[in-house]
Amino acid sequence: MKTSFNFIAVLLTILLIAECSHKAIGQNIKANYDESNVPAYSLPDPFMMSDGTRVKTLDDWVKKRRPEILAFFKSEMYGKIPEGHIDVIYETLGESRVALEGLAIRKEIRVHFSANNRDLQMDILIYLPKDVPQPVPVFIGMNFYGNHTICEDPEITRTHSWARNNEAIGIKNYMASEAPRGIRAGRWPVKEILKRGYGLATIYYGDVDPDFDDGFQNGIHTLFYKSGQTKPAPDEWGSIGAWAWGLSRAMDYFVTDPEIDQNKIAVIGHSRLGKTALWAGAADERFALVISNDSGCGGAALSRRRFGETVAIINTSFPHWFCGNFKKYNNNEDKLPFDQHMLIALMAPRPVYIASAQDDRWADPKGEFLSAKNTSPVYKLFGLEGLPADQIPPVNQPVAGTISYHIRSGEHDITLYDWEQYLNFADTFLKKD
Ligand code: GTR
Repeated sequence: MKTSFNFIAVLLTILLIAECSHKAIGQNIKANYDESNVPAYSLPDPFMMSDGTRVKTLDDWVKKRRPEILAFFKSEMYGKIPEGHIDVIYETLGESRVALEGLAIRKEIRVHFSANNRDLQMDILIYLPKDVPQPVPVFIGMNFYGNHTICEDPEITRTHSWARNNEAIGIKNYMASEAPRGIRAGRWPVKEILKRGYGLATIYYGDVDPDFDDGFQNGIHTLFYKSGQTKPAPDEWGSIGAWAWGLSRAMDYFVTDPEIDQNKIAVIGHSRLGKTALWAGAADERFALVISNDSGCGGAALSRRRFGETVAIINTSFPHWFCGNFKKYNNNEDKLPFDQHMLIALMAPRPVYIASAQDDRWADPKGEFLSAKNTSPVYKLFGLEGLPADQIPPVNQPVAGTISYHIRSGEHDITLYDWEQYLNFADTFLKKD
């Protein structure tokens, strides 16, 4: 027993050193921040089928081109979910009708996944507003350090999954402690969300797959391995695909809860979890509204601009995020059969909000805007305007349409300002019947 523990400890150390050196390599590739050095590029046409025929009708888009684009994103970027059966059991861990000083209903749902003699647990934390007509619309997003970090509520169950070390907030030995309880409350304005009549649900992303390059030996991937398989095939899911899959498993729960309006679920995420929210929204059309906050490369930003973080940089720093096939496009973006505007197009006709931050040049705000703008023709096919702007708007002046966009002043973060825009957006699209 001791020997195997030592072996696991050594293995983990090697993997973490490997992860750090990947990061170092990734960060050594020089990023371009000069607009005049953005190479000439031409974006793939969302309406041009790979057999050379053009989308002419809505039916062509819905029946032929959308499935084709979705299949490309699956096999070349985020990865397919392997076929195969795993057992999923939903357990109510706890419920309170007087949470947050009586303001909210709090539920914690533990989802048990099992297969291959392995199991995994994912906790969904849900707050619902009280004294409003039910069922209620809900925002769902993943968090970076554990459900207990999003709010000071002492009753939130603390995760026992791997957590990224961060001594500043009291996370050591890859274990979430009590210390960071509520530390991320600034990113999750729970009370404001509830007061506006929405519920909020969140999941710790590390419950589904730990965010380090472990060769896919931990996390949900292992439950799907066929006999003898030790890692996903080149076209199978990486970590972002897994996290998005976790969001869909929460959606499976929402459809069973009569207090939640399954037709009014908004999926939201910041940064790598913004990439995750976009992919979840693209792959699972049950999400009624999609929000990407500072998702950048591999999210809303156009890959072909090669501004800030690039495909080669992201694949080197985070080799586990995308599928193996995505590495083919390192320094080879023009060969991608899509660009990220076509990821956003997969949401059509559902409302989608893309947000950037002025000082977050790593995420390429202009590339995020252009992606949103170049999606508009697909929305037009549905008779919708898409993004009503030709130029990137001034900071803190949101552009509101079925595709909405803002660039906030300040850094890479998700702030109350961002949430206020998302709540207004949801009021427009989710509150109407
Ligand atoms: C960075 C990464 C970005 C973004 C960010 C985050 O290191 O390069 O793509 O995902 O992390 O998630 O905070």
